[in-house]
Amino acid sequence: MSVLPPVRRDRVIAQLPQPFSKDAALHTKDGFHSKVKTACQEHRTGTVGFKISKVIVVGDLAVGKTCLINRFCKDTFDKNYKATIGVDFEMERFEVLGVPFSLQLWDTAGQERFKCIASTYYRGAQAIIVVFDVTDVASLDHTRQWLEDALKENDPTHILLFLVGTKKDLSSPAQYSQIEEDAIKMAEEMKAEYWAVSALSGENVRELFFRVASLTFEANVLAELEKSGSRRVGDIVRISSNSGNLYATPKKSKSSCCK
Ligand SMILES: Nc1nc2c(ncn2[C@@H]2O[C@H](COP(=O)(O)OP(=O)(O)OP(=O)(O)O)[C@@H](O)[C@H]2O)c(=O)[nH]1
Ligand SMILES: [Mg+2]
Repeated sequence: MSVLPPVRRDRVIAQLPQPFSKDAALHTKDGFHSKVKTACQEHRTGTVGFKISKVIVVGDLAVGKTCLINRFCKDTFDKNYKATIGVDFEMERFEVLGVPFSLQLWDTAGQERFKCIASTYYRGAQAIIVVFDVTDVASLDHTRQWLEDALKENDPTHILLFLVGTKKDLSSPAQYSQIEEDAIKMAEEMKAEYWAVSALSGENVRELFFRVASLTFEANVLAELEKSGSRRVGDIVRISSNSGNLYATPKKSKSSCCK
């Protein structure tokens, strides 16, 4: 028997959401992988399942990471800047193809002095959202370094990457299209999916997180199917996490910062 209340109606995903741009997408298929759809259909008549994925959000200070998460999770926006100290954490529950699925969203600090505390939480991520501010070209350049640092703690072959430009409301269409060209090139280089959003207006925020949830869910189920091989289908949606160490105690910092 489930002890959790039902998933909110506006967190139910029945169709694969489409990417922001087909030029910089993780994949451009119309629907979920057929094996995933079949496994989920069969699950409905089987055991109760629960899946969870860890997502880390990184990027320069004040690019809008916290506002992005707060817009999605709490539908709020704060125009005053309050730096994240170390990390913050939100859990967001979905239902994807009838299966309960949660995203652990780790909102990390962009300020240099908190970076090494935040980086101890990078391990075990299934998706990385690298954030920049569309009105600040330097923050786009810095995304390479953020990604490199986050990948050091993870297996780069099994991780989904999203490059997200925030504060779209602050740029004129002409300014925006200029940075978009560079951002799409950067996304291609990183093998990331590109999105542009505004936490102030809410533009594309829900669409982004639905896409993150759907693609991590799909990858999670496919990995379980591959692992389970001949195991019965009900097993693929048992309580599990790919990373296995979502609640692991953070590693001790190797660097001398944050002292
Ligand atoms: N106009 C506009 N302002 C935004 C948007 N997103 C964030 N901001 C503003 O940008 C500032 C920084 O936002 P935060 O979300 O705190 O930035 P952060 O990336 O979490 O910063 P750190 O925690 O220091 O790493 C705040 O003053 C926000 O109000 C947006 O979409 N549009
Ligand atoms: Mg923050």
